[in-house]
Amino acid sequence: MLQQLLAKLPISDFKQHRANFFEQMPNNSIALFKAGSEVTRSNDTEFGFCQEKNFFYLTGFNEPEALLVMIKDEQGKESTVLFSLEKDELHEIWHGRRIGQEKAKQVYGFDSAYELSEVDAFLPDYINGKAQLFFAFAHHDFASQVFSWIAQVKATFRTGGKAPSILKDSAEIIDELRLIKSDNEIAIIRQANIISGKAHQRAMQKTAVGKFEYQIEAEILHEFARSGARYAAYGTIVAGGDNANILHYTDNGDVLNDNELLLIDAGGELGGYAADITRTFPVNGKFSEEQKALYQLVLDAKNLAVNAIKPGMSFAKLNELTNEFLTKGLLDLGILSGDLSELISEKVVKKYFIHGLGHWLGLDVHDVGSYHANSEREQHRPFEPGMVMTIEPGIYIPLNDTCVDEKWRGMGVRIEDNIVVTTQGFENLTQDAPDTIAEIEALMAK
Ligand SMILES: [Mn+2]
Repeated sequence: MLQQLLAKLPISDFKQHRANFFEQMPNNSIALFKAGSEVTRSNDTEFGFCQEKNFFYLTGFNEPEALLVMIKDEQGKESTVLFSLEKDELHEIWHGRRIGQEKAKQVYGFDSAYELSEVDAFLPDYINGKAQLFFAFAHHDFASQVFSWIAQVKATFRTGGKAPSILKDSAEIIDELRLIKSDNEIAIIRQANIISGKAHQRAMQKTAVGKFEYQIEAEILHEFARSGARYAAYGTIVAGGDNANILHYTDNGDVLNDNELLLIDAGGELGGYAADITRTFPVNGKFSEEQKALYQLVLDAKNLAVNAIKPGMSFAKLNELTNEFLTKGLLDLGILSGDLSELISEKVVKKYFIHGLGHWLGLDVHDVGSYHANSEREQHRPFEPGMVMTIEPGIYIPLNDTCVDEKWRGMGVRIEDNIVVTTQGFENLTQDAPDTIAEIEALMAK
């Protein structure tokens, strides 16, 4: 079954990711990647575990606390070592199964695997004599562990110990690798989009005046899980009325009122990869004239940006297109006033379109990879085939904005699709979340 096949990347893909990283390592170097840790929620209970995404990208291995070591010797011979939690019958009865070292080698294809308790005995020897060492500079807890191993090697200088003198941030390589998605990665994000689109449909059908935001959140999570995406990729946003004007609203605790819009930003995680979809629709199933006007403007802006995507395009150029389009639209609606070209050059639209047009999408919902942003915050990186991004224009008019006619206040509209750049242009992965006024009203009338 397609859905089953795509629920997780095959192990050969994770090996390929390691091969791609090895290719960028010089001879006589070593790279260290730490797995994620469990995070306490309260007292002795933990949040659901989420693997550190670079570690996951290189291994597919989903246990906490493990360490991946990648070694390229002086002749260029490559080897991998995994340190992971030891098999422990009593612990496993309480907390769940562990893969253990033998199976880790067999299933995940590491050259060697040892118990985590041995890591301090092995690491100084691995590091000793290497010219370069790669690790993630952003993870400062792990960095201090790395420096303690380096210090141990340096302490042996009289007997020939030599620590790496060149330290490199592994993120510089791995962020770029992660930015360009393989066909299999795209297939998983496509499937995550199908599941998430169905969840948005269900939300539209279950929404009614008087229900609470978190009840609609439950409908979304229900659809994610029953379709194979066990977890949401990020905190689901279900924001009725003026709550839509809080960008990262996740309280989801208010009642849904008649004549208000509902903004839902929700995506499922599949095989570690995220979908990130936003839809906005009327709580009572029928757009008012003002809601229709504002919604159609944002929808047209979204489609304008999406249809312009192709290799060589950039967020900076797309932003220019959509900013101009939205400025003209808001001027026509009387929400902005003044001279069009002046409003455009002064970027007045940013008062109502307060966030960026989009972001990279992948293992992280706000995925890694440089945007080539300049000091003006313009993102000039040319798009390349295999890049996956969101396009999500939005217009937000808070209830307390006295600059505009009362009829517009308290509306927040965002529409967000997930797009992959292809050699020909683009593929819109978000096919199953309705976005036209006619589609939405028809679905909600059922
Ligand atoms: Mn997004």
